[in-house]
Amino acid sequence: MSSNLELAYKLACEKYAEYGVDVAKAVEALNKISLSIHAWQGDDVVGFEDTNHALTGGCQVTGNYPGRARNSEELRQDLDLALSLIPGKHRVNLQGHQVDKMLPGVDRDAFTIENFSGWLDWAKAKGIGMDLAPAFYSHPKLDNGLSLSHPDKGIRDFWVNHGIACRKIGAEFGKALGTPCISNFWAPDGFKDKPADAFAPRQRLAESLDRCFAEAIDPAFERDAVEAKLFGIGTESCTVGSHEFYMLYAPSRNKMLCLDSGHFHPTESIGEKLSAIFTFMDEILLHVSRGVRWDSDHVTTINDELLAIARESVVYGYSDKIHYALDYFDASINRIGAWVIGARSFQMALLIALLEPHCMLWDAEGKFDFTSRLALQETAKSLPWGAVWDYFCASNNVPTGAGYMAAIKDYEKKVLLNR
Ligand code: RNT
Ligand code: ZN
Repeated sequence: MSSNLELAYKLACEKYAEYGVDVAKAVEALNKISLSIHAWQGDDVVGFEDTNHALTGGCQVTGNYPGRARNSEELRQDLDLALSLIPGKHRVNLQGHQVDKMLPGVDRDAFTIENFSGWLDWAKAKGIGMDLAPAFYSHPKLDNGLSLSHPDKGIRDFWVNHGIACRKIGAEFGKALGTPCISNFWAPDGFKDKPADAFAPRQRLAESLDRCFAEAIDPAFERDAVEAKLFGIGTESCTVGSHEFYMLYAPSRNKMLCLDSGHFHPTESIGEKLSAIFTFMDEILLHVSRGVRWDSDHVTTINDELLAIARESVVYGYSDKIHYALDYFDASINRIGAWVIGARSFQMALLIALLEPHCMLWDAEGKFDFTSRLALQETAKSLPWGAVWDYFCASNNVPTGAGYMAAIKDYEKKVLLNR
């Protein structure tokens, strides 16, 4: 570590001490937060099935930057580089169609750990945890935009079996890797125009989910989350799995709620929702994303929303009950850069939150001195967190600043441009 960097860190510690903030403690807390890195940023949510079936929508990416991973081996190679440039120890999150290999005659409803064996070996060798989400989209059985809520029982059965298969694969991951796999259930089901019947699809969705979750699995191996959405492309008028639907479904079935920061009205903050939810729930999954005008899945950047999510998730002491995951996909820039920039931005937001002078703020608030509280909130914005971030990166042996771009550019030239 350079002596300038160490000196800046030392001065920052002194400055923070004036505000009653223990920097070493904040750094230690940040080191403990592991993010679930979303593998689908690397393959544009296409998956690796060799069935040549059409991608029927439900999830889509814009952009055509060169170098998309075309198979799981390429994706792991890309992830190796990304993980080496993000400080700390993290997990990897897969979608149910990002198989390592296909087996003859086996479709999504019958996948087993064998379809994901390369991922398991890789995760074992790296000593990292894995998460897995069923992919209820981009498949001919997503019919008229409906999967788990489809009126046809045969179609519902197919998707229910996919959900069950993913939970079982997740349990195998969890058992082998010694850390529970989070299975996140999100289904794109919805309607472009106002449905004449919004009730029956919701009843069918609840019933299908219940069938997916019927088998109890040891939470030490696998845990389930359910993710709502306000609207998406092609589902502008009604999403079957809406916020209200899952807000009530999750606690009634003892499942985790997954909050995706792109899935609400553009002016609605999920940061604001966290303390309300934690009053009644004690474990959630966060999908950290950045919506621009809609659920556009832009790379996370340090904006007010990200700062609010980070702040509300760490200051009250429940951050160990949050599973942090990234969820965005941008194919208009280098995909490894997208992972690294977004992950590091979220970590910076978390660090800013951990370094907030909470005690002084709470003290002013306790005295109803809202003027001092506001003055302090504004002053805190210029405290020297950048020096602490550099120290954090250097002590984790990853580049400081945008120093990671050299490795990304080199890899782009040597590997990505040859794909
Ligand atoms: C989609 C949801 C979901 C997806 C993944 C790829 O709007 O956010 O989490 O991003 O299934
Ligand atoms: Zn999401």
